[in-house]
Amino acid sequence: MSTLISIGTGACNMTMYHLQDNLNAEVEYVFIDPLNGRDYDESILDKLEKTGEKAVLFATLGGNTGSSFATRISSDLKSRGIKFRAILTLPFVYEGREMITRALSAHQAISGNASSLSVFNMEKYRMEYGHLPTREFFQVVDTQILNTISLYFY
Ligand SMILES: Nc1nc2c(ncn2[C@@H]2O[C@H](COP(=O)(O)OP(=O)(O)OP(=O)(O)O)[C@@H](O)[C@H]2O)c(=O)[nH]1
Ligand SMILES: [Mg+2]
Repeated sequence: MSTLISIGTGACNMTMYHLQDNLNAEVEYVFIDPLNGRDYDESILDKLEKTGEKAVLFATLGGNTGSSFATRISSDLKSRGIKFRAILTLPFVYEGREMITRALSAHQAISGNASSLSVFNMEKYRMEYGHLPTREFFQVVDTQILNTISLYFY
């Protein structure tokens, strides 16, 4: 059994709609997005600490939920000695300075706590694939993100 902790509306939606039914592994899903009524239940840490199973943290950074919970959970994991991999997204430039600043400081904190890190900078994708219609754009980007996450579960 492995655990995927998805944090923020974007990460939770991507996990629910594209990942949950497709991973070829036994995965326990933890969703942290107060919008959907989910909050951080620290008992997940007890379980991870006890079992030593694989833990992956997936957060769409920039918003309030993703940035603050991902930072907090990453330091809780680290302080309990639970190793984890992190997959993070950084915002588009048009989302504004506040979003970017929040995302970058979360990214910095998490990168000090995780044992490995994959970062998807949405602005870089916009520069490369921004000519595509929105729907296709997100299909291309999200497929790359989700493929990266899937790799961790084999
Ligand atoms: N690639 C991708 N990025 C997304 C998606 N949904 C949201 N994002 C990005 O994720 C970042 C954070 O947004 P959310 O996940 O909505 O933020 P949140 O953590 O829920 O924040 P609050 O709602 O403010 O508490 C932004 O840069 C969004 O553009 C998605 O489906 N795919
Ligand atoms: Mg949200």
